[in-house]
Amino acid sequence: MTENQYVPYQDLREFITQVDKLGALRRIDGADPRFEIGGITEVAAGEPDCPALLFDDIKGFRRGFRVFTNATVSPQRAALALGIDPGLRPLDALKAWMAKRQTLRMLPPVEVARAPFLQNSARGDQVDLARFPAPYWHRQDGGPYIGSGSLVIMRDPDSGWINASIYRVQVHGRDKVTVQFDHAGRHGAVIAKKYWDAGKACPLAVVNGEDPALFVAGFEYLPEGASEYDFAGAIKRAPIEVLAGPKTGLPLPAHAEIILEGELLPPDQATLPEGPFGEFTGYYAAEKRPCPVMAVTAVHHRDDPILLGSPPMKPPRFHFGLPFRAAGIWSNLEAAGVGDVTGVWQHVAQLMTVVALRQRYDGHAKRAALVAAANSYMGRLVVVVDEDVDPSDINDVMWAITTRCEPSEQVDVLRNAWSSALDPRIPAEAKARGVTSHSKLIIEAVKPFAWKDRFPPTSALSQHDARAIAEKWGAALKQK
Ligand SMILES: Cc1cc2nc3c(=O)[nH]c(=O)nc-3n(C[C@H](O)[C@H](O)[C@H](O)COP(=O)(O)O)c2cc1C
Ligand SMILES: [Mn+2]
Repeated sequence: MTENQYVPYQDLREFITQVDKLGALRRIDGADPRFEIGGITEVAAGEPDCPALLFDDIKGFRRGFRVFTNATVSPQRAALALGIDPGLRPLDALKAWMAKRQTLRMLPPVEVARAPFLQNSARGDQVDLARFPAPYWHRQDGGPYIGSGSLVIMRDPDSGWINASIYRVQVHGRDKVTVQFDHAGRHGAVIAKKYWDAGKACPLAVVNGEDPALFVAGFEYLPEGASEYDFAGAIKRAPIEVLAGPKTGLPLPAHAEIILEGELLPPDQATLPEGPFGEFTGYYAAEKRPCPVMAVTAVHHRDDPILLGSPPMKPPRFHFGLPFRAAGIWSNLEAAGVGDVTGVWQHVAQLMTVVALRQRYDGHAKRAALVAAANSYMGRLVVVVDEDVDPSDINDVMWAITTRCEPSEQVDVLRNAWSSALDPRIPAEAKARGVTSHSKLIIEAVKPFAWKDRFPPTSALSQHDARAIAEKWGAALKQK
């Protein structure tokens, strides 16, 4: 398969079939949604082959009401979701995505007449979210979350722009959930505020069990006015099929599994204490907080619906096995004219960024580090390595740090840089004053430019030789 080929799935079900064909699907019956589904998901995500999991016969729920987790946690399945050859080595797959992303042509959705999500509908008093196996993902979570990888759909009242991104959704009762915006700049928060300022509730839909291309799109930073639907269509090179929701009129993905329609109430009418919820840093950074409430007025679902679960987990586990934000930084470096970059990667669930480059001039490495540091959300550690080091291999990176970096000459600390209220190391008192910045450590783990050609030569195999050996002798090495 080439990266130009059509994405080989229509919806989540076909994606699961593809995952099964790759031998990466495990079916698990009888797990408890209270901490067991979350626990099994976290253990599996830490294994080298990191399988995807399809839970059925969930304790206390109807057989057929399923939960799918670790969908895109491996590099191979993250590539599959993007329509990129899952056989590529991870750094090559990320490079292919960086290139594809730069040339994507936004493709608006198309309306269709029929939608599988209307196979089952409940309205008004009939709505009962307790029918769906929303897991308690981590031990100290404040409640069950139906939305851990769900899209929230809203329409801008002025322009008609449809925003569709991922915000977590906690269940509080048979027809009540909360939707959590990290900060007021989230597009969902911006749109909701317009309705609230006009004294109205904000119509919205929560889409669970969406197409993986929508899951990827829901995580992208798109500008205001751009729709994640169009971006997902661009990834697939085929428009997302939508049908107007019977209650809200919002365009809803026809092939999604479970959809809630309703209204997000103005916070001066209602809020509910939300969280805490385990974060992707591996901590609970915030206590219970008041959060906007969605009154659910209709629920639709396919027969035997599948909830796409994507709980945050302790690093290195992350929702996406290819570091998509590193592809963004790679593009930023190219756009800034920093040439000869041979790779960009992020480790520790995006908290560490590594740039590999072929040094051309003195200061080249620092220039790359500064661009990368500027765009490393919450990342305290930025490392630059030479082109013979694989930035996606943490052992290779540590080898470069310990043999090429003289700390008294090649590290810098940048202060007051981009982090978040989720940063566990910012003291609570500082957060209370509005501090959400931290400092970043830059490590130039490169041969010093002035004498790089006299640096002791490496004795290890080159990446090229190592690959050739693996191809020729790999089978012999695997024999028992
Ligand atoms: C699995 C997952 C869960 C997320 N949960 C939240 C969340 O609860 N709140 C939030 O504001 N952002 C969350 N995000 C990040 C946003 O989806 C992401 O930053 C997105 O670009 C925001 O879209 P927007 O620009 O349309 O607001 C999550 C991302 C992923 C992948
Ligand atoms: Mn958006």
